[in-house]
Amino acid sequence: MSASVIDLVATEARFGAHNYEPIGVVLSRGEGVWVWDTDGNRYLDCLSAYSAVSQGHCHPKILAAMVEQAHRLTLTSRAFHNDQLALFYEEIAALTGSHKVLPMNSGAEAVESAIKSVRKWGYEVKGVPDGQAEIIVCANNFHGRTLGIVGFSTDPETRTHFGPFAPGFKVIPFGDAAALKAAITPNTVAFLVEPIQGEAGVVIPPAGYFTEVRQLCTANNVMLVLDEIQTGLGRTGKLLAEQHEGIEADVTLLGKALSGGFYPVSAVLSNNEVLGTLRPGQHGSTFGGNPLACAVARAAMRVLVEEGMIENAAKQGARFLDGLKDIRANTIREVRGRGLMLAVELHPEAGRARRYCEALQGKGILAKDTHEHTIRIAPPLVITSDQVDWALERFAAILTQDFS
Ligand code: IF1
Repeated sequence: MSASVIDLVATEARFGAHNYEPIGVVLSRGEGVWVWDTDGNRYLDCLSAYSAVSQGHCHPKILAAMVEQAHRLTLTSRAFHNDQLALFYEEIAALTGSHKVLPMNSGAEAVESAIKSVRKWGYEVKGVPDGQAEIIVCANNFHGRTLGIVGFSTDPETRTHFGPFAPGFKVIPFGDAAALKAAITPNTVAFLVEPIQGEAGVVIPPAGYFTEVRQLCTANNVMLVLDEIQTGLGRTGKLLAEQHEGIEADVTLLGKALSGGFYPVSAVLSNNEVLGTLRPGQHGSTFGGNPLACAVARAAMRVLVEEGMIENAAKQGARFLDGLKDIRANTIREVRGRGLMLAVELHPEAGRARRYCEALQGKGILAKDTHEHTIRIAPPLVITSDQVDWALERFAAILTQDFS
């Protein structure tokens, strides 16, 4: 790193809360699947800002929509109508087949909003006694960083010393339908779950799990809330990961790629009366549904479909997965993934995944470790076959080395 870059890193360390430990690269430009650091080195982005930049960095059409809207009107608050919100509603409803939409900003806000909504639905529609609503969640979940959410995390790092926490959550193992059946009571209002657990290390549930989950939720009048903030909008090779399972959630949460990485935009989508229980004054957000966010999200959804990114994610994801499986390296314990949500789990003896990510950086690839031994791979959905092959060569070179 050059002297000026070392300065930037030192200044971050001096002033910033140390809640991150970034890999030692300072990025200053991005285009498509590529990012450049301040010294002009180019990298293939295999994180995509945790799947927020699925459409590729600085997508020209999203950029144009953002600039155009920023010249006209950015924020009105919801005290007044704006001329973008209705169009955003119409387009996201048409894309996802939802009936009602609640626009928010961050993913965590969408999750919190869903929790509020399903509780209210539980009391006012299902008839749960006030204060008794229960929500079932899964072990090793990741739904965000707010207090309500970290209160039902099972990761000590995420929750330790942030309590006291809100009651009303029950934790069951992921991928275990019998555990869900046993946990449901007459006061259960919802089951909140990721279709594929991301932070847990790209954990894909057993085949048939979600079919059973859907049946149990329907039979017990429990809202199935799918957190598709990471898996949604093409990441797994389908618009929504639920489509791999042949089911439909009652409430779907989107975020991240909903703006193509330009702006925080999230949404709660529902296909029944859940969002209908929210009355004026009961929920809101200064920025949620603002015209700039709506214009950006509309463009982000449009290019995803028009440019075939979802199909490309399926095609290139399969190519990437096959290529990773072909790498003969005794550092590798398991390779897994769906679409372009991929992970390489290393044998514990192979050393920390972080070391492999640092070595990949030296080869022009940025990837992120998770949980000590797993390398997460999630490039923008615009990646080409040649770029996948280019990446695979480099993964093979690094994974056959020993960093223990
Ligand atoms: C960080 C992980 C990814 C999410 C799901 C809600 C949210 C997230 C399924 C909250 C956010 C992020 C946040 C990021 C790390 C990251 C992550 F490693 F923690 F799990 F993507 F894989 N639901 N995930 O994955 O969305 O409020 O952040 O907009 O640095 O904390 P947010």
